[in-house]
Amino acid sequence: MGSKLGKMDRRQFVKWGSAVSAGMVASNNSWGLSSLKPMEPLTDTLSKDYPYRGWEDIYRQEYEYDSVGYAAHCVNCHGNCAFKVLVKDGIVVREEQLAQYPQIDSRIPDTNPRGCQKGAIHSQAMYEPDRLRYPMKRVGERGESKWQRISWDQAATEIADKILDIHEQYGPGKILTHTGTGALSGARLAAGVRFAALLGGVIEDQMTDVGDGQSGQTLATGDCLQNFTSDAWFDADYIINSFHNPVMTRIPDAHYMTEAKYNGCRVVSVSPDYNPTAIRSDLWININPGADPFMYMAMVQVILAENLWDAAFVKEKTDLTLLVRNDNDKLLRQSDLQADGKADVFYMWDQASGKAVTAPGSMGSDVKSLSLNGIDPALEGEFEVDGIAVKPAFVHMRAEANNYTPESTEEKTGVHPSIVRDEARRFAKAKKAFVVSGFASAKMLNGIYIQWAQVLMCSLTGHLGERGGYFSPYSMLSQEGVFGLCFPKGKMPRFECGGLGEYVHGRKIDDARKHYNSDKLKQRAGFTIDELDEIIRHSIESRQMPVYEGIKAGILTADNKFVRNKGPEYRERMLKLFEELLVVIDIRLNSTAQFADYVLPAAAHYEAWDVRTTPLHRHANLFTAPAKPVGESKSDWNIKGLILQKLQQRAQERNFQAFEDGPIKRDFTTIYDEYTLQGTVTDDKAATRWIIEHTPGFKPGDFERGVEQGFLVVNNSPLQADCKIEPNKPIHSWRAQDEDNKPFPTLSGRLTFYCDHELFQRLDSCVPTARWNSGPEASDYPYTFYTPHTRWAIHSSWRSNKYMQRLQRGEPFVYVSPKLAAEKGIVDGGQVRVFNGLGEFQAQAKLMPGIRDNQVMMEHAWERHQFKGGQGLNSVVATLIQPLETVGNWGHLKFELYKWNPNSLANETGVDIEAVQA
Ligand SMILES: Nc1nc2c(c(=O)[nH]1)N[C@H]1C(S)=C(S)[C@@H](COP(=O)(O)OP(=O)(O)OC[C@H]3O[C@@H](n4cnc5c(=O)[nH]c(N)nc54)[C@H](O)[C@@H]3O)O[C@H]1N2
Ligand SMILES: Nc1nc2c(c(=O)[nH]1)N[C@H]1C(S)=C(S)[C@@H](COP(=O)(O)OP(=O)(O)OC[C@H]3O[C@@H](n4cnc5c(=O)[nH]c(N)nc54)[C@H](O)[C@@H]3O)O[C@H]1N2
Ligand code: SF4
Ligand SMILES: [Mo]
Repeated sequence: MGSKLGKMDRRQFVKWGSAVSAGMVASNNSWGLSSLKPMEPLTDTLSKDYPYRGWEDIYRQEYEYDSVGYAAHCVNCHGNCAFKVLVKDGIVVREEQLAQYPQIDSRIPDTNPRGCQKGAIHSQAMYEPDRLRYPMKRVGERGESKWQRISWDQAATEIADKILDIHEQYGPGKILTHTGTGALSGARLAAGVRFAALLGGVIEDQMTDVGDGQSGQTLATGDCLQNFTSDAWFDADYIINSFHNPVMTRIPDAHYMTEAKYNGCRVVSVSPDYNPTAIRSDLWININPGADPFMYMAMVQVILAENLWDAAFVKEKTDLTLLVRNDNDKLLRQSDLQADGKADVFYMWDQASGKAVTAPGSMGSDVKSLSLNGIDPALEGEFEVDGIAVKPAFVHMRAEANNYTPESTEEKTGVHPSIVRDEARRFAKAKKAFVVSGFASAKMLNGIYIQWAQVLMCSLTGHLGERGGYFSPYSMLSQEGVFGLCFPKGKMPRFECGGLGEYVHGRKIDDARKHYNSDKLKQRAGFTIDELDEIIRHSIESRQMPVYEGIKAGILTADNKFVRNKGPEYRERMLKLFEELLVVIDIRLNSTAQFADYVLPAAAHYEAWDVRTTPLHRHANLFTAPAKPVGESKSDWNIKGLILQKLQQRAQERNFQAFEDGPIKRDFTTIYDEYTLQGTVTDDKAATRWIIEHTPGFKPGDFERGVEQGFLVVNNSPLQADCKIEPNKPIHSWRAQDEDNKPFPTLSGRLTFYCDHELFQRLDSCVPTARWNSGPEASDYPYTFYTPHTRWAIHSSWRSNKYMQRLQRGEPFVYVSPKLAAEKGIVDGGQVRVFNGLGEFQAQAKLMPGIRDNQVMMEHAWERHQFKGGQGLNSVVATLIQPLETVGNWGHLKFELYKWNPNSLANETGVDIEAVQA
């Protein structure tokens, strides 16, 4: 080192340092330590003390760039943070958070600067060795890592021919053409869906596929996509975090929750571990794992018993007024009373007129409003309608809630009754209160019960619209243009259930059968594996839930299936299913790509055009492809285009004819022309422009405006019409229902707390109630294995990045409590084996007092090759399907993408753990 600092001896350095730290440098060139301004007069001490300053140029060169553009990251973090990207010779030299979003509401801090550490090192990660650079073809066995670099032309031609072969041999619909959650931006997603729609390929529901489906929310409200922006937290006076760890998993938005505390908001976190959000809460309720429904039902009981509920709201907005027959516990329907009556018209008992009247606003009602117009519906009592004895649904709900007092549930939840009572009162009395639900409850077998009880709690206390309510961070702002591009006229993909599709294809029931003790499961969750098997089969066979069997090939985009899915044999089973072909289109050689027949390199976040929105803030970010694609990578839009161009060419050469695929007419000889809208949308930039120009929320000229500033503000979103978006306010869900009495998209048009479907009846679940999850108690292994999301990666993306690795242990690790570690002879930093009858994996132990002695925690989505032996953490995970979610023939409970179909589960498998002797 040539600088004077290098020659400074230790004694001098310490002296200099202590003088500075004491603020004692009293010469005329010192800095005022308590002020941001230098003290006057200022001279440059550096030029005197450090003559050799050439090294500084290295940093200056970071700012040498020849072009600037914008991008966010298209992965499933929902951050959607605009970055400014500085580029020289096509290479990214620097990225900065854009921090230019305008303030929306003058009372609420703006959302700048958005970002997280992963986004901020993407300029490094995009050039790391795992980046895919060239199309490659497998030459060894699958997974053997023997590849041949091939040209795009060869890759696209061979894949196109194979698609045609599969079609000839097996017929349409035999290819899983799935785009996963790594590509949640508009043009990337549209590329994948349009490709599948033209081919007639199978796509799984992206939301339930990964385990993020909020079924309890859909059951109660009809639509789990209607949500709030995160700035709505700011003026809340009460927030419960349920299975939600935003300090780690909503990094750019978590500040609204801590800032809300300055307004007097009480923030409560409910979690079995002391997670980073619990640390920043006013109260941490350290509930027993899986016991949540019991606590929320107890809160409901307190709200009812202490008369903390809002009767007028309940009468107007909920179905608790609907009459239920005493003889069969079914809702009283018009079809019960009249020969030509409708099955979706219901009754209330009007106390004003002393008779039953039809409830306005249901699916079959001619009245499209919830307004009672003078009806005073009864909530209590017993009545007779045409000789049929009936009671309001409220009576059933209340009777069930009465089974769960804070005292009677304490043993299960581990939460003291005084806490339950206190928090129920605070929640009920708050002007604006939220239950903010993370996606981990969606991954619990009893998630539907947790969420249903939570929405009931919100509904009894009138927390809806601007007064808060149930918040799950998922929705779609202004995506109409994306949908327009996804679906060519008259063409649809074969959409199937996410969680259930994976369950059936991956034969996960075999793992469940092996792992769970059926008697214990019946006791704990209410059904045996055989019963579940029968329920699933019935749902599929009676076409309540679509699953396409007979898959022969996979073309997977941005989908790290072999990491995220559960079970030790999932990968091998899927590889058998994909016997004819597996193509992986990704930016990295991930654990799924390693087993592909062809790997196609996609342009990454800064290398392809796109537009993205998120539920959590109201800005659409433009990706302007500032950097040159690495190697020969191409945009997802262009990759799909190239395959279809070759398919069209080969179909013509092979003399393929147009054919009927059910009601859809397909023609492979014109498929590329259809993909590009007759040659008008031939690349990612054109696709991005098309989306913006076909989204009603945007104005003419917005594409150019977006390219100029990197983002657009969304002030109008027809898809979110019920939020009544206003330019100067956070977005609040269900305002149209709250303020204008518009019916909810449910069978009764009301917030739903009574479901009389026969499966709900069979499982004794017609009203919100409490059930356990499966848990280690339903297995023969002692500890819960749960696998939440990590601060240092978005799933497997950036998982192996060197900067992120330096912030943690540099290899996969599991969290173990010091007590459990002592019992098992496990030391911090030592290796452990986590195992059960299904499988095992090895990792490093990290001791953490914040978790329970009967739990083992590991943050998910390490790549499989990061583990010794290549067994990933999901190889010990068994899963079930929540039976209620298989219902597909009851009003709003019908298969609907993102909203209602069975979810993938995690977080409740039983394992054991032991130290690995060195
Ligand atoms: N940094 C980062 N951010 C991300 C992601 C990422 O991978 N990394 N992924 C994104 C995606 S797709 C998702 S789905 C979300 C997920 O993020 P979150 O919705 O926050 O869900 P998790 O991290 O899975 O789990 C949240 C918490 O649930 C708690 N929990 C576990 N078991 C129980 C229980 O029995 N009862 C209760 N009450 N709590 C329990 C644990 O404390 C855990 O910390 O994060 C998103 N954001
Ligand atoms: N045990 C357990 N398992 C879980 C969970 C859990 O909590 N516990 N969480 C589940 C949840 S909530 C989720 S969301 C899933 C996440 O699992 P996945 O949905 O598989 O998400 P990633 O691992 O991020 O994989 C996305 C892939 O997209 C690629 N990609 C990124 N950008 C692009 C692009 O522009 N083009 C293309 N073609 N590819 C791109 C990335 O490189 C990455 O390989 O995991 C689920 N699995
Ligand atoms: S990874 Fe997600 S949260 Fe992080 S900076 Fe990028 S968009 Fe934002
Ligand atoms: Mo997720």
